[in-house]
Amino acid sequence: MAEAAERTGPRARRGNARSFRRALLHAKERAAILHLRALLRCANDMRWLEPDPEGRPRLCLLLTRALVRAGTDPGSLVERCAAAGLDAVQVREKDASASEVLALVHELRERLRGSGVAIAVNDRADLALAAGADAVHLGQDDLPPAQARALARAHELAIGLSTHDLEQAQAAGADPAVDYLGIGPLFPTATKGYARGIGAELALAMQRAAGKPAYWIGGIDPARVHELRGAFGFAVSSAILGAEDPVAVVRALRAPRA
Ligand code: TZP
Ligand code: MG
Repeated sequence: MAEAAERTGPRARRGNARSFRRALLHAKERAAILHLRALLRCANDMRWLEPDPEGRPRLCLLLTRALVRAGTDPGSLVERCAAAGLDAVQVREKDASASEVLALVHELRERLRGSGVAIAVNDRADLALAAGADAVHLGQDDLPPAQARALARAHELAIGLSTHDLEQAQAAGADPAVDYLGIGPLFPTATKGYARGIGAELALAMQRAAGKPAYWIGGIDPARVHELRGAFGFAVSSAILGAEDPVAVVRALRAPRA
């Protein structure tokens, strides 16, 4: 009886209130820390994997130097486009040697330092790590994401995976090694020789099924960008690289839409 009074009496109630307040404080602190981390990720090179605070889709430039107009320096193009509104740049140099890719990533790191624009390397986790890039973007036939994660060990390397149908998107969503998805080809594109695209409806279903950040890709230009409703982000190559005024194209791609 005395014991029960001890558990329910005024002293016990005061004790309960104290531990409730402590738990609340703890929860608030944890929420504040999580919020701070998200803010930091937005402020530094990982903002490209956080939703845009204004709700606009994120923009990634896919850099293949062969697609840049003659007379334009690729590094300078990337720097100018970054200032106009990129969130990430992915180095996609299928025919370059390892040392060429390393040199290019190093140059971009210098040019983009402090800009908050992330750098990803296509296909090669080893090169992404060696160059100190922020991410590697893998295809379905590249090193599996779990192997790339094992290679990265403690390094903060984001891992992306290209997906082309709902099944692949679901698998990428369930794979703990995958941080973000590429979804496409959205529209037909000569850049990768696709005569047909999967369309925006399926792309959105894939993004939702995965439940992770997703960059839609393929044949996107200012004339079609309004079709990307609901996209977390999108990636563009030829429409920017081949343009007479790449900065104007970046601005047009990022312009607010109704
Ligand atoms: N994957 C699907 S489409 C594509 C890749 C790498 C190429 C995208 O290039 P573009 O020029 O923006 O269509
Ligand atoms: Mg690939």
